[in-house]
Amino acid sequence: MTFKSGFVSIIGRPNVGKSTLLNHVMGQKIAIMSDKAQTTRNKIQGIYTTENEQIVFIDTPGIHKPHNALGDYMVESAYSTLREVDTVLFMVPADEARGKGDNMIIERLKKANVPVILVVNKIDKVHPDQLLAQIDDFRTQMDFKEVVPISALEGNNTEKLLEILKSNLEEGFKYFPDDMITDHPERFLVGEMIREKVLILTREEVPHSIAVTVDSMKRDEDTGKIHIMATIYVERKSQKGIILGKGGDMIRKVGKMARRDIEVMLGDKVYLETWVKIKANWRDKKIDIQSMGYRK
Ligand code: GDP
Ligand code: K
Ligand code: MG
Repeated sequence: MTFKSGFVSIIGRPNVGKSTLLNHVMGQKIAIMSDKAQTTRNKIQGIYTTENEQIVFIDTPGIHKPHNALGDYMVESAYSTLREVDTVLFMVPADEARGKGDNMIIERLKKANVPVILVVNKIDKVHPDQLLAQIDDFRTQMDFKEVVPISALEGNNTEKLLEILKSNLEEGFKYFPDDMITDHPERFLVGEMIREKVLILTREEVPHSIAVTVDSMKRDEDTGKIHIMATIYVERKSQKGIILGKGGDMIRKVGKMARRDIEVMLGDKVYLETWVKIKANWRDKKIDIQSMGYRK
């Protein structure tokens, strides 16, 4: 049997469920998820391999109107996938009407020379009539190769989506080895898991203002644990106070929750040490966002 492969990117506004779909398809957490916009800041590949096929999914940052260097980087990295893939999954939520953000994306998709599948997510939140109306409305805007309603959270119809993608694959290379599930190194995933806990536990401007760097990761000969040192960067002193919490409550909670996820991922015991530092307005300067790891 011939081997088939292809690249598929997942594009859409923030919070529509792109990362949730990636993780569901992969059966494990590769991309962090939260109810905060701009949770995903980099392109993240999920490499799905079976005996006869390989699909490389690319999860992307939500497309929004950027207002700093980090925003420019995120939106550009999402759009850049349009030139790199065989199929685009354009994800929209079933429970929110089409808006300016969607229209802006549709304009870009029309110019890109790539087949687009409309994925209407969060069907668990709406009545079937509302779903049909949503599909009809989007269909007036563009020709989609397919339209697939799903719930990424509950896994409804995601098998069907996968089947459609598989049936569209063409003969091709196995780009990545069988055991490789993502393009990012463990260090990156460790930082993301720490960032995810801060996103889940804090509100307002704090989630957008933080970055996490993993400064060292090595096995401690005495305890046998993996000793990880990480820094959480914030933009202001008040934010540092929030991340630390009363008597260090918050940072302890973040560390405890992150450690559990990291241990599952690494399959090893972990000792996690986190520091909080202030770097004023780091999101505004290209050189600063690069130092936080946001580079092409
Ligand atoms: P992204 O910004 O597009 O990557 O979205 P996320 O994957 O981070 O998800 C954003 C929020 O939507 C999270 O709170 C998810 O739990 C939620 N979500 C994602 N998919 C579904 C779904 O199918 N149904 C419901 N009810 N919620 C979902
Ligand atoms: K999100
Ligand atoms: Mg995401």
